[in-house]
Amino acid sequence: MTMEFDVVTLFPEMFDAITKYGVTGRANGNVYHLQTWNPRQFTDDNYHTVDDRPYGGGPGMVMLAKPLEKAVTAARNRQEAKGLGGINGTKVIYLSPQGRSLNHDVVMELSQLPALVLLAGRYEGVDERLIERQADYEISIGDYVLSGGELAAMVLIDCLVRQMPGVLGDPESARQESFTSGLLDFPQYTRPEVYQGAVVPEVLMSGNHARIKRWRLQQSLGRTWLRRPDMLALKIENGLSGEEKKLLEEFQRAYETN
Ligand code: 9WO
Repeated sequence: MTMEFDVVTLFPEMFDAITKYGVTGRANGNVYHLQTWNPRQFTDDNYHTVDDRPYGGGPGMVMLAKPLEKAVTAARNRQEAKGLGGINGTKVIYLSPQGRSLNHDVVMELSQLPALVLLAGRYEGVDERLIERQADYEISIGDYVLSGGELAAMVLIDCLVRQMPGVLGDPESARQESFTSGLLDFPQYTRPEVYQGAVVPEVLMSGNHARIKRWRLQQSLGRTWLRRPDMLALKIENGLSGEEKKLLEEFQRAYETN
């Protein structure tokens, strides 16, 4: 199943960053389609005005509801015409720091939908009435403020596209699954065998695949313990295997003695 992305943005060219390059560039037009809608083209005054001063005063400008609503409606209509409208069809997402945090679970939930309209704001924000009328979800990619919603929309699209069937080659797919395991990645090494005096861990040169697999799992468990205790706690709640317990305890003993 392919996915349709319609993005409402004042800066359509920014989306070249995902539609032209790398994994998401190759997948464009095959497993997903992306179309942009510029609210400036849905204005009717000579200046093509898309913003105005905030009621209540204060610095900066707020995006007008009207051009945005027209752009969102045009995007919905295109998806509708493709048979993707209705209750299980189009959802509108507004990207903002006030939204629900994006994580792997949210990505999996959204990946079930055939079509999304993404609304990227600019300036100091968007008239709240437009968000209330049109947005089904508000999503945040992290606790910081950007210059606009475009980069956040691209982060979301990239996450969604890279987990669609057939997008990643075998090696990348395998690594994706390792994140789904709820642990951080193990460290990677490539040539040369000695770099600036630092050697590759001996086990990786051993050719003993069972030993390598155990070492990598141990590194994943150990790093998750050190760097993301919150993730490890979840993993433990869901139950560690006897092997995993043993490997983690061995890592912890080695860490405490060094
Ligand atoms: C700008 C600003 C300036 C002075 C005082 C308060 C202010 N708030 C903002 C602001 O939040 N601007 C936003 C810019 C308006 C909506 C689009 N913009 C945005 C989205 N910035 N950061 C995001 C975002 C989206 C998703 N996840 C993280 C950040």
